[in-house]
Amino acid sequence: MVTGTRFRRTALTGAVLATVLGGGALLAACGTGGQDGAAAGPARLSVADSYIPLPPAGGMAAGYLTVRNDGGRDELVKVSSPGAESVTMHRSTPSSMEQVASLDVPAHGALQFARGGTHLMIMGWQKAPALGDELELDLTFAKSGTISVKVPVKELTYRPGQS
Ligand SMILES: [Cu+2]
Repeated sequence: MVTGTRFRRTALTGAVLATVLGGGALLAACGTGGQDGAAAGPARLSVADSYIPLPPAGGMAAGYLTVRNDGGRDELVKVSSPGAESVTMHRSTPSSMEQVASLDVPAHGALQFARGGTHLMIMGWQKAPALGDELELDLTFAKSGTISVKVPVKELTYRPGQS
C-alpha cells in the first residue's frame, strides 16, 4: 500500500517534469531558430475576407478584413481611401471603442478585423455606398509599404464565409 502510493507519486512527478522539460525545449526552439529570426525577416502580406457592411444612407461605415502574414512582423500604420474623407482604425472595448494609431501584424500570423473587435471606421463617402459597390482602401504598413484593396459593400448582416 505505502509502496504503491509512493510509486504513483514518483510516476506523476516524472510525467510533470517531462511536460515542463518538453515545453521548455519547445519554447527555446521557437526563441532561437523560429520566432526571432522570422520576426526580423521581411513581412509577406496578403489581404483576405474584406467587406464593408452597408451603412445607413451615406453614414459612417465599419470595415473588416484580415491581413495574413507569411513572413516577419509588420505594423499597419495608416489606412486611407480615395473614395472617403476619413478612415480610422478602432478597437472595441466592452463598453465603447477607441481609435488606435497602429496595429500589430504578427510574424507568421494575421491581423484580424472582426465585428466586436478591431475595425475600420469609414466616414465622408464621396458617393453614397450601395450594395455591390467597391471601395478602395490603401493600407500602409511600416515595413511593407502600401497595399491597395477593393473592398465590397455587403448586406448589413453579412459575415465572411456566407454567400
Ligand atoms: Cu469604431
